[in-house]
Amino acid sequence: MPRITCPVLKTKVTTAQEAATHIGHGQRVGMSGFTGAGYPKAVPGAVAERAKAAHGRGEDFSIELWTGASTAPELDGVLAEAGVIAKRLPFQSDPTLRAKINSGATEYIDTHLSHSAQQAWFGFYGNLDVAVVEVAAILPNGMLVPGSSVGNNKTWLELADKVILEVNSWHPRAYEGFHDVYYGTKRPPERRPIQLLEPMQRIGDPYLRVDPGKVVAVVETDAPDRNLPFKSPDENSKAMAGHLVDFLRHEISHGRLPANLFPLQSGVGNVANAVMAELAESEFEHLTAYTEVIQDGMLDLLDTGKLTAVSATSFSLSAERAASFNARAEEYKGRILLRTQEISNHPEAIRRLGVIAINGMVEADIYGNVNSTHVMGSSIINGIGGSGDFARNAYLNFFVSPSVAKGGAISSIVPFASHIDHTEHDTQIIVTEQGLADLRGLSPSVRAKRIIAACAHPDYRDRLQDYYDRAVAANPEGQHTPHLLSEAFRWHENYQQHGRM
Ligand code: 0RQ
Repeated sequence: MPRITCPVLKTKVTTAQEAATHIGHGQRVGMSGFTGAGYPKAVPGAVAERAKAAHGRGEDFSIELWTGASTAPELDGVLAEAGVIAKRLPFQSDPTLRAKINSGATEYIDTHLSHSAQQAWFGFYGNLDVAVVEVAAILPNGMLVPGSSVGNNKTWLELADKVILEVNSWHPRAYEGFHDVYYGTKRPPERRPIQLLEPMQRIGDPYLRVDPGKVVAVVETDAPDRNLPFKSPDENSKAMAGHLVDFLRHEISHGRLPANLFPLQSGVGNVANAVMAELAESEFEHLTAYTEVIQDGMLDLLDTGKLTAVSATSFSLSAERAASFNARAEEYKGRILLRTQEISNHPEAIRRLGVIAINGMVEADIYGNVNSTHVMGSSIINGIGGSGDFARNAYLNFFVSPSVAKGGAISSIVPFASHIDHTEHDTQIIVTEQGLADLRGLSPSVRAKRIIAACAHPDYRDRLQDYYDRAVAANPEGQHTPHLLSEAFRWHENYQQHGRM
């Protein structure tokens, strides 16, 4: 079945190299892509080649790059390697790009994922010159069938002066009907309530719209998404998932959750994936999900029938799982809905639906401040992604991590978090393989005792308690959140100087 059936847009079909000539030095470019899904596969490489040629001639060539979230080697990787990305937002996870950011060569603006589209609309980032968006098909009327992610595509297509489309036939043609693109967003003061009352409610269109007059090139591709493998759940992740599932049972028995829970959100990474695998083994049934990413574990839950349906903005699957999904896409229709990221992560929807948010973390401090993004306070790993959108607005939020990293040299529970993404005011429940600390309704001092006792690794527990006790003794006028300021980051310094906290 031909993928491009619009007579007008068919005339724009060209090569990636020709399309890339529409992207010039100093421009702002919005590309599709979210957690390694639905990103353009051909044009970014051609832009990198153009830039390398320009650099070879001694000319400047760099762009500001906006996406939905993280992409892949064919996008962030090639452009970072060619030294093209002067500025990047929002979430990223590419090793080459990460190194450029941490070396200071690339500016990185780590916005909440629900904020990126609206802040572009507000004009906070400047004019968007070009959009490069991957889709699964172009219909006769010029409407676009999105692929494995929606992300910020609606906004980039609307805001950009010029549009380049990549039509990727690797995506199942059956994607038509999997998406819900909300066209009701406005700038204040014209904003209206978002009438999303159930996770699977449709409030938009199945298609993306584009002004054909802005489309300067259409490029055909047939290439898979990034599709990275997940680590199979180890003893630690099984233990964390076990604590979390027991806690959900406890909440049901106390009447604070219904038997089928509230809609689940599960973050990126191995641990979040393992928690979904554990839920698949549990007695819970008729679950729903209002999340941003569908990883393997979430599809497994759908396959067992325990999960009725899932609303998200993107897939992020292993290669095997992507292949099996593509082969059987029709069977999932009606049970998966992909939305724009401003709706999948919208505070209003998350709060109304009572989402249960489960996200990974790098470290938490004894009072519950959570670092999701930085190693030793300075080096970015990925970014805050949607964790802040969900954690602050969820009915329940969990932050999960093994109690130690790097073979035990690093404690994930520290006196003071070296970077704070989620403040103690937001954090509700911390889970490590050691146990679970329920911090709801507790003062900082009670939280500290609970986190140290329940979550810290035995190798670090006594030293954390000792830090806390000495902080209490040293601050007779500061008993609310006592700290030893000259010592608060000593554990991190120890790691940097001696290789162990
Ligand atoms: O590094 O592989 O080099 O050893 O961090 O750690 O334990 O495999 O955990 O894959 O679940 O990722 C927070 C990064 C966790 C992720 C984070 C090192 C550790 C390892 C990964 P190595 P694990 P996960 C919605 C939600 C922010 C975005 C988010 C994340 C690597 O969950 O990016 O939540 N979250 N989005 O060794 C130094 C510590 C460490 C440490 C772990 N304390 N110090 N290194 N590591 N703890 C979805 C989206 O937003 C798209």
